[in-house]
Amino acid sequence: MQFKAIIFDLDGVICSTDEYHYRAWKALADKLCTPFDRVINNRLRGVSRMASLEIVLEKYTGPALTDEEKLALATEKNEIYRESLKEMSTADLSDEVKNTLDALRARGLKLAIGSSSKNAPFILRQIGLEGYFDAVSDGNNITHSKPDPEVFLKAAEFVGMEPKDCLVVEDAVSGAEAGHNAGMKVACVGDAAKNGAGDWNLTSFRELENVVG
Ligand code: B16
Ligand code: MG
Repeated sequence: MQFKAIIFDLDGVICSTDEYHYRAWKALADKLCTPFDRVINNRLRGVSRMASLEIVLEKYTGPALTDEEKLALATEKNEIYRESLKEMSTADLSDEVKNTLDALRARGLKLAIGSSSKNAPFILRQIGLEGYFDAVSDGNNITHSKPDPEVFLKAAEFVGMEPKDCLVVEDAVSGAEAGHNAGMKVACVGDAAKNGAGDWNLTSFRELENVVG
C-alpha cells in the first residue's frame, strides 16, 4: 500500500460544524456592527480562532481594539460555539464516514486527527469517536496554524510514521497547503476539492478507499 497512516482534518471532513461556527461569528459580528456572511465564514475554514477573528474584523470600523479585547471577543465567540456543540451527537457522524474509517483501519492503516480546533476532543466525544483514533493532533498541541505543517507533522510523530508514509484528508485549501508543506500527499473533499487543492479531489468520502489502493 502507498500509505501507512491517514491524518484526517476534523471540521468539514469527519463531521460538519460550519453552521455552528457561522452562527457564533455572526452573533459576534452583529454585536460589533460589522458585516458577516457565509462567504466570509467560508474563509475561516481550517483557520485558527484568533486568525479567524482578524478576518471577521476586516470591515470593522468601530474604536480600535486592544489585544486583550480581541482575546475576550474570541472567547465570547467560543462560548457561543461550545453551546451549539452540545447539540451534536452520534447522529452527526454519517454511516459513510464511520464505515470508511472502519474499512481503512481493517486494512492496517493508522488513523489520526490533524485539526486546528482546540475543541477537537469535545467534538470527538460528542460524535462518539472519543478514543477511536490512534492519535489526535489539534489546536491544543500546536503553536502555528495551517497552512503551517506543524499539526500534521505532530500527528505523524504521534503515530510513529514518516511524513512520506502519511496521507492527509482535508476540506480547506489552507489545510491542503499544510499537508503539502509537511511533505505529505493530500486527498481533498468539499471546498478544497472544488478548488482542486489536492493530489486527489474527491466527490465522496468513501472514495478514499480507492486512493489508498
Ligand atoms: P476552534 P479543522 C478548524 O478546524 C475550523 O475549520 C476553523 O473554522 C476553526 O476556526 C478552527 O478549527 C479553530 O477552531 O475555535 O474550535 O479552536 O477544520 O482544522 O478541524
Ligand atoms: Mg476543516
